[in-house]
Amino acid sequence: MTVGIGVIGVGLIGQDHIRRLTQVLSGSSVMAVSDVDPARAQGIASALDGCRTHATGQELIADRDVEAVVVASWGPTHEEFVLAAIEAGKPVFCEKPLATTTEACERIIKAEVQAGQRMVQVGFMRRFDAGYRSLKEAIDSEAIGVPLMMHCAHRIPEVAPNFTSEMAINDAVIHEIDLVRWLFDDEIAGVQVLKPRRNSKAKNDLADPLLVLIEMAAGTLVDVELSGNIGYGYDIRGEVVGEDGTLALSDRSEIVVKRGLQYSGRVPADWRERFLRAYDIEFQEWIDNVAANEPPTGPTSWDGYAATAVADAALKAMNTGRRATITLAEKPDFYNG
Ligand code: NAD
Ligand code: ISE
Repeated sequence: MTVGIGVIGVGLIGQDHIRRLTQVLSGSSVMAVSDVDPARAQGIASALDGCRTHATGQELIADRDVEAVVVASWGPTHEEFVLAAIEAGKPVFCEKPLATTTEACERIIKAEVQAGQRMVQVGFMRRFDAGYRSLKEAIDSEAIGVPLMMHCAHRIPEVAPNFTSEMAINDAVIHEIDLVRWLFDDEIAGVQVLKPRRNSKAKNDLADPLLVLIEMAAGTLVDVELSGNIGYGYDIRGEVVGEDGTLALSDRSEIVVKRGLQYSGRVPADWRERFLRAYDIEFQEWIDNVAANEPPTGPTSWDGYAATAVADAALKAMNTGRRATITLAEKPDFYNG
């Protein structure tokens, strides 16, 4: 069976997902696209066989040839499209964040629970990355004993001029927030945000870099360096310190070149290069589940809610300079198992 897909938002990641859906993966066909920039949508649709454009995401969701929806528009627009897809009874893959406020995520959870079946998968693709999966397997098998700490770095060569300090948390660090909940199978209890000496390349009022301290409920402490203007490349690091040893993500360079008394390897240019395979695996699993009429097996609306609740607390912590406590709502049984 070929799943007819509609994509809302055809900017950077929307286009990259369309490329993988149409050229790399199997089992789907992009039937419709929509963007607030109609010329952009038209340009994308005209390059795809049988693909039409819609003026709004809601119209796209109503299209009979659209059996499943990909939401890749700006974060604050996600809620309305996810709710519309749930109402239409169509599976929806929503890029992170699920929504930009805790309240919006709660509304999505309420709608999904009322609909009576899981229909939403959130685009936390690091859970599909081979390196992080090996890290999780090693943690779960207690290869280094109980995990005590984790050091993470999320380094971006250069952010756009409209990137704000809030986005540093709810658009970027939200990946680590989701990652550590999944890696340690634990919720986050508290968060602090420190502002180191400012990078002189940071534009406007951007607080860059940031150091975010995450306390897991079991006491594991995670530090996340978020650098938005590091210059040299897109560098994602992670090292877990356990009672009996450490586990570290390796550098993803395919080869190391040794030449003229020097050695070197490639640093990825951006998230598309670094997580190329993770996005492919994430999407193939999602398509296969939709085709089989099975609920999604990736990150749920609950995961999206929990991550945004922590991000909201981190924003408070950043603005007050104090530790913020996280209290999650009770998890509906619907999301267990
Ligand atoms: P972008 O600005 O390049 O693209 C967003 C597109 O959405 C634009 O074309 C814009 O015109 C369109 N858009 C905005 N509002 C819309 C609306 N109401 N209806 C239809 N289209 C609308 O941004 P991007 O980098 O592609 O990011 C998009 C989303 O994907 C964000 O939520 C971002 O956090 C997420 N993202 C995730 C990853 C990841 O690693 N998982 C990487 C990049 C972006
Ligand atoms: C972007 O939206 C992503 O999701 C990337 O994975 C992340 O590294 C980057 O910081 C975000 O802006």
